[in-house]
Amino acid sequence: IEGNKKESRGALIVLEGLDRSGKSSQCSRLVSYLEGEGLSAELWRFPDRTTNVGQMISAYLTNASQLDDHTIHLLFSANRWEKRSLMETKLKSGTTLIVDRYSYSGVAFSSAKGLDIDWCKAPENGLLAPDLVAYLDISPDKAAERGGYGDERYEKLEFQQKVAEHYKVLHDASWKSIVHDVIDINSGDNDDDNLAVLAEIAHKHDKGKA
Ligand code: DGP
Ligand code: NA
Ligand code: NA
Repeated sequence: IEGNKKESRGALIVLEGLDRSGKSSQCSRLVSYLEGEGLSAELWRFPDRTTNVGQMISAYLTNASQLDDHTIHLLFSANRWEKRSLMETKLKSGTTLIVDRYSYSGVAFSSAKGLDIDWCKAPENGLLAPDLVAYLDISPDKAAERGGYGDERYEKLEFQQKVAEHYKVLHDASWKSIVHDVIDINSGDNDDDNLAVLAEIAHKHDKGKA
């Protein structure tokens, strides 16, 4: 409404991709860059393993516990829900959130196991919608070569190939905005270009909201 004092909301920017796609390092570099530009920015990641729910997820991922596929799906979702109000508060206060994985991981990883995609999406309804989803596009083979996988449950080439296919479905259906193919982290020397692309997008969102 004109005349009201305008508040600047932070942008919700999600990075998605396969395990070993380079998301985490791109996320931290993006946050540093935005902070350097004088913006308030925070790095978040899901799953957040520090909560009670997160500890159950972590135990599952490290194979310390076994859970039904539906059960773990709902725990991942619950882990996002328990952070929803804090995310909202941060965004409203003008902080941009760079989030390493979000609902798209939830749907891609669980539907890759064979769960019904609409069932997978349902518990994500009502979570905050990202302003931008950037998919770090890397082939499963290249991802596996990048220093190799760890011991966690999903870090196997065959499964990651399935996840990549299921991410592609989301790309068509529900991704608000995607940096696809632009971010080619297959060649390490492209990292600076990737960062520049992401930062430019973050900036645009910030300006649009100011
Ligand atoms: P990370 O901490 O980013 O390495 O993620 C841990 C693993 O869990 C990784 O293989 C991706 C997977 N993952 C992340 N979010 C979800 C989710 O919501 N549902 C499922 N099934 N898997 C997820
Ligand atoms: Na991982
Ligand atoms: Na990661």
